[in-house]
Amino acid sequence: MTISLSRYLVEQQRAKGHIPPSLRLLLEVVARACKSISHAVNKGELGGVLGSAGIENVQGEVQKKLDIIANEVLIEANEWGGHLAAMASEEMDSIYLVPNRYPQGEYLLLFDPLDGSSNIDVNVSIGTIFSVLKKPEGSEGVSEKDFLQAGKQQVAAGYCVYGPQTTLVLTVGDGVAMFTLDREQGSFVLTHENVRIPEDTKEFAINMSNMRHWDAPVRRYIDECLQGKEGPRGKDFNMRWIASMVADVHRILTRGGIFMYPWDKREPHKPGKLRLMYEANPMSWLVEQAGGAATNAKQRILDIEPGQLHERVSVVLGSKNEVERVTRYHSEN
Ligand code: AHM
Ligand code: MG
Repeated sequence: MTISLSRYLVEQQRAKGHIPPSLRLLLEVVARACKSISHAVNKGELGGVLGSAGIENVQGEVQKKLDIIANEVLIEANEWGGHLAAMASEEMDSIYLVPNRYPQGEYLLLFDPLDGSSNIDVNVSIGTIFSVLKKPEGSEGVSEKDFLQAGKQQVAAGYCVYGPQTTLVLTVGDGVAMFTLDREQGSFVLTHENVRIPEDTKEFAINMSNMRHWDAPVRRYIDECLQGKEGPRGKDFNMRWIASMVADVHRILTRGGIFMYPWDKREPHKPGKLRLMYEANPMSWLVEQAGGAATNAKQRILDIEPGQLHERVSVVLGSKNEVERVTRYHSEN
């Protein structure tokens, strides 16, 4: 029997009582937006969507046309449904309030509209990452402060990877489910449930070109992996680095592995490259829900109390025993 995303969500609402109707609507709308982004990505050159937009975002990164298109698709799809109070995006300086002409809901939606920007023009997998929080009770209106909640407060999180297939991966706190886009039907179909990450792995993902900038514990861990069978780990490791977090995390959810984007000495005042609220939190919750672990090399990412919306963080996630090892190397240091 084929189970569509809609049916899965209805079951989460009705039988399992995990999500209220308004959150179900929100997730349906996010999925619809992802479908539309997937079509734009697919057209590529033919749709005139490739290349740089020539402007910088709040992070000082040059935006690609598709970064902006994906951001607009997500806002337009979500602003009128009545399920949201506000949105925040990696591509926008400040939060986006739902316009007064629409009803206000109780949820806050955060997203990285198009993750893996450097891969857009070269036809390599990219994706959309999203995180849903509840607006704190009792607060009048909405402010940036309402968004500053630890990742463990998320009520839903996921991503959609635009690769050889378009796959939506979701958690509402009841494990991780994967849905593949059936283009003929125009709907997402459940293709994996109860996704599990093996506790051990022989595969690591890190940008090795930054090696000389790493801290000693990260060097130690990678050094030991590189020594393979002859080294202290007693086994050979394989390396993958796609430079799209969505694609690297998707591989880890599918067959295990460890992903690291650690703090390094290039910009020592920044805790890391990746963003806590749009990238690390949703991915960490997915990984934990699949039996993996996620830390900033010191503490659990989902426990971090954010100080600002665009905060960056060091990320170590994936197969549990490897993440624990890297975190231990840091505490021993
Ligand atoms: P983006 O959101 O601007 O695309 O940046 C995030 C991406 C991640 O998807 C990926 O893991 C990392 O940046 C790659 O960085 P680098 O090019 O330094 O290897
Ligand atoms: Mg990103």
